[in-house]
Amino acid sequence: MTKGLVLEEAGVVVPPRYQTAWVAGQGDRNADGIAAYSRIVANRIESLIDEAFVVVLGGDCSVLVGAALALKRRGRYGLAFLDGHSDFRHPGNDPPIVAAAGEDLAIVTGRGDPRLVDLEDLGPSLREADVAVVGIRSDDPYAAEIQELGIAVWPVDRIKAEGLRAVTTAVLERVAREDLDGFWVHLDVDILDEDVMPAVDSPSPGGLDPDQLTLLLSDLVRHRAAVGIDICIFDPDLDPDGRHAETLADVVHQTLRSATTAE
Ligand SMILES: [Mn+2]
Repeated sequence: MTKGLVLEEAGVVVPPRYQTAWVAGQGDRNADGIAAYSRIVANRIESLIDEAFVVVLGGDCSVLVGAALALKRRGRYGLAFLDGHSDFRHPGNDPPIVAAAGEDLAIVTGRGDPRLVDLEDLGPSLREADVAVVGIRSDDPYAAEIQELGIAVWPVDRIKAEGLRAVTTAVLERVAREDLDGFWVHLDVDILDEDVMPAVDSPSPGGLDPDQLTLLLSDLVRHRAAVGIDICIFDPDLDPDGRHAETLADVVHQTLRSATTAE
C-alpha cells in the first residue's frame, strides 16, 4: 500500500485507560483523560510538523482536540473539517453534553467541557472564520448554528449542487489564506456513505463515495499550506474481513500519492 510513498512511522501515542462512567450534568465522559492525552498528541504533532506532512490515525474525533492545540501553540491555522456530522454539540445548544467525539468542532472553537476547552490558556484553538465544514448531512442539527457563527458549511446537498471542484476551491480560499500559518485536515471516515463505509459508529446515508473523497482530499492535501491530517472513527471491530479497511487505505494511499507527486 505504500508503494511510491515515503512514509515514516512516528510511533503510537497510547491513550489513557478508557473511562466509561458518565454523570449527566458533569461534563464529558473521560474528559480528564482526553485532556491529558490531547497535550501529548499535541506534543507529538508539534515535534514533527516542521519536517513532514503529519498523518494521525485515530481514534475517535476527539483526536482533533490535540491536533488543534498543536496548531494553536504555533500560530493561527485553518481547518478543513471533513465529517458526516458537525460535531458541534456544546453546553449552549444541548445540555448535558456527553462525549467529546460529538463535540470536537465546538471544543476547538472554544465551547464545551471546561476541562477540554482552552487546555493551555491560549484561548480557542481555532477561529470560526478559518474553518470549513464539508460533508455533513442535510439533517445535521447544528448546521444553521455553525453557519451563523461564521463557519463555512458545505453539506452534501450543496456539494452536489456546486460540484466537487468548486467546493474544493472555495474551501481552500478559506483555510489556505495567506494570513494563516497553514491548515489542518480533519477526516471523519463517516463522511463516506454508509453503503461503502459501514465500519463507523454512526453510519449515515447520503454521504460521499470513495472517488469523491479521494478527489476532495487530494486537492486539499497537495496544497502547500496543508500541514497534516487526522483520520478518525474507522472501527476495525466492525470490519471482520478487512474489506472496509481496504477502501479507506485506498483513499488515503491515492490521496497521499497525488500529494507527493504534485508539482
Ligand atoms: Mn466526527
